[in-house]
Amino acid sequence: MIIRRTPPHPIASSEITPESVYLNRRQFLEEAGLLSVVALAMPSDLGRSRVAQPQSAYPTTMGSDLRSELTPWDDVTTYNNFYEFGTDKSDPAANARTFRPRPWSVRVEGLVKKPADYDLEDFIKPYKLEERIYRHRCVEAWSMVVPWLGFPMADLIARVEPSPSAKYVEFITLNDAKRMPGQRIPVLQWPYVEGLRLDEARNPLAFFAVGVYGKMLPNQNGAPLRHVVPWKYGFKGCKSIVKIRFTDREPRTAWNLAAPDEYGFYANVNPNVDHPRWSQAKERRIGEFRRRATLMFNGYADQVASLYSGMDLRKSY
Ligand SMILES: Nc1nc2c(c(=O)[nH]1)N[C@H]1C(S)=C(S)[C@@H](COP(=O)(O)O)O[C@H]1N2
Ligand SMILES: [Mo]
Repeated sequence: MIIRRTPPHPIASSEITPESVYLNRRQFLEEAGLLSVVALAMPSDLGRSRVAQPQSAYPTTMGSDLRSELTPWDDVTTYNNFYEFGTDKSDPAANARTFRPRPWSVRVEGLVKKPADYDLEDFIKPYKLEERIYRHRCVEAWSMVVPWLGFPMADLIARVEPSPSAKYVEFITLNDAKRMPGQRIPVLQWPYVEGLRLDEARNPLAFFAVGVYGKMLPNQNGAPLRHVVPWKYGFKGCKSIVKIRFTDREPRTAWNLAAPDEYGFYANVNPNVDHPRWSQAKERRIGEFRRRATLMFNGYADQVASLYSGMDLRKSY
């Protein structure tokens, strides 16, 4: 595993004023059509954890015990996996620069009482954005701590009312090689697909993200909408989602289709089950040299272990 040196921030921290942070947030809320639902709070220093300990400018912060460990913005937005824009970690930031994530629509379909095509702003509008600071663990044994902005997946599920026969939810990325040049190369089957059991998707930890560090999601992080499942490996979080489908069958998933012996449906972070080609016992935080012990369910066992009681996690990996 190659360790990057953290590049210097493009703006000296001395130039970052509360006002500029306030404007960023205001721009985010305006662009996301959210000024109506989120009261403007005190400006905060969301992007500069090393400079000050910020108060959240959002109605709720989850996982704030991790605030002192935040991975810098530059790393979160330049060390990415997004094969639609290339397979190197630096490719998405370079190749997604001209991608336009708006206008955008999201289709909800399948075994659901209220299927709909939503314009992105309508999809987001009912929700209060929360800051959600979680560990982000890639199966490649690197990790970050990311301050996402998002809303619980359970809220969307309640809104669209899955039928009683629905047992799973599937997430599908945009399929358009003109806009996502990496899709010209068959490194994965396109579009990228992911899935969760419905009870996993309803767990309060599972969420949709529309921003990071108080700003709209950068293209390389899955603009304009991706989901995040903090207790699973990063590949379970599908970027640039255009479809959400409720089904009664376990969905196929992009990495399982590509390498079924290496990637299962569940993909729970598990230090005791090695990837066939490397260990999952440790991880390296981007920006650090030492390796940390990987925690069962990425440290969220209290909240999610019960979802898997009675399952053999060596078989259901
Ligand atoms: N559509 C799509 N979603 C994707 C990927 C991808 O290649 N395409 N990569 C996954 C992997 S392997 C990881 S680790 C995370 C990385 O998210 P980040 O770049 O925001 O850290 O996105 C996941 N979602
Ligand atoms: Mo990953």
